[in-house]
Amino acid sequence: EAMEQALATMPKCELHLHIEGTLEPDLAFAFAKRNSVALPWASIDELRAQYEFEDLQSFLDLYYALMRTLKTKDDFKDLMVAYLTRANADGVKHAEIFFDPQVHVCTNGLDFNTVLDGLLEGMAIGRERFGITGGLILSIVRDMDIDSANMILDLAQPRKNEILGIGLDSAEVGYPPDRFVDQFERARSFGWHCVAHAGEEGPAAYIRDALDLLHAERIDHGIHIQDDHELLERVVRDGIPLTCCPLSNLRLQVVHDMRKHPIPEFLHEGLMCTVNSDDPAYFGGYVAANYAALADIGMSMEELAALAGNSIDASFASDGRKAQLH
Ligand code: ES4
Ligand code: ZN
Repeated sequence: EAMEQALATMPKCELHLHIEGTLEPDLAFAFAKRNSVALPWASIDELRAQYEFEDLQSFLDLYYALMRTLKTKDDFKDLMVAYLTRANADGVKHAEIFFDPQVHVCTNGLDFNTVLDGLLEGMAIGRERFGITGGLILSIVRDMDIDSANMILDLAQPRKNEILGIGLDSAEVGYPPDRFVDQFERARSFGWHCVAHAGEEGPAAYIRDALDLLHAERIDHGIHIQDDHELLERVVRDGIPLTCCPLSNLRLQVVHDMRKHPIPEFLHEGLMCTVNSDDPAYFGGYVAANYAALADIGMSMEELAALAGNSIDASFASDGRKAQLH
């Protein structure tokens, strides 16, 4: 109890959060109703029975299915405000948030500016209401065709100053970083930060390629760095942050037992490791619950505070803002 309270009040940044992954079943049903979108589940409880995942793909199938309920600017604004309200309760002061515009625009037929306007409006409300700072990271959906990625960058270019960075997500194995060199180079020319999911289900070699070929400044997940000690030493030396997501890893069976999660080891080896919630509506908890899961496997308050401190240092916030958060 006291521990939970302490974990929720520790100032922290959320650096690995997919806004579409905060779409709770009840909110999805509400959006489906107001937008007249037919869902294959008769009730919220029937939907709730779909959340036992075998791997990344089985999760992605549900995640993309529920994204079809998002239609209007207000949907994106409401989704963002709902997330930031929960984040505020968990002590999040700054959030760098992924969105997947290829799916909204190329698959679901929405207007790019509608999506961006709604998300930015939601973030402005979160800043006024809770003082949460941050930005949006446009994530490339790696298993969609490259033309759709290029089209989204064309649409984003006129609004490049309203977006913080580029990311790379979705099905990893078979979609290595080397396919996205041109898109990341273009993002750098926009002045964007670069991050990439790597080493979640994919091998350590994808982490190395994300660093060498995409110039990723942070690695999202990166858990399979445990298989390559030389790479681990390099990432420690260069201070490259990893955005780890313990509940996600457990629910997607990337790790089979929380007691086997490498975060404690990573921290002791000097990795700049952070704790994040990934897709909290799907994985059973927001960011404080991810810290609590680590407390449950025996991490100390000092270690958990070090992880929260890392989240501040690993963020793209200004030095002044970082000093404020420490
Ligand atoms: C994701 Cl957990 C995870 N991995 C890769 N891509 C994603 N998109 C949303 N959640
Ligand atoms: Zn993710």
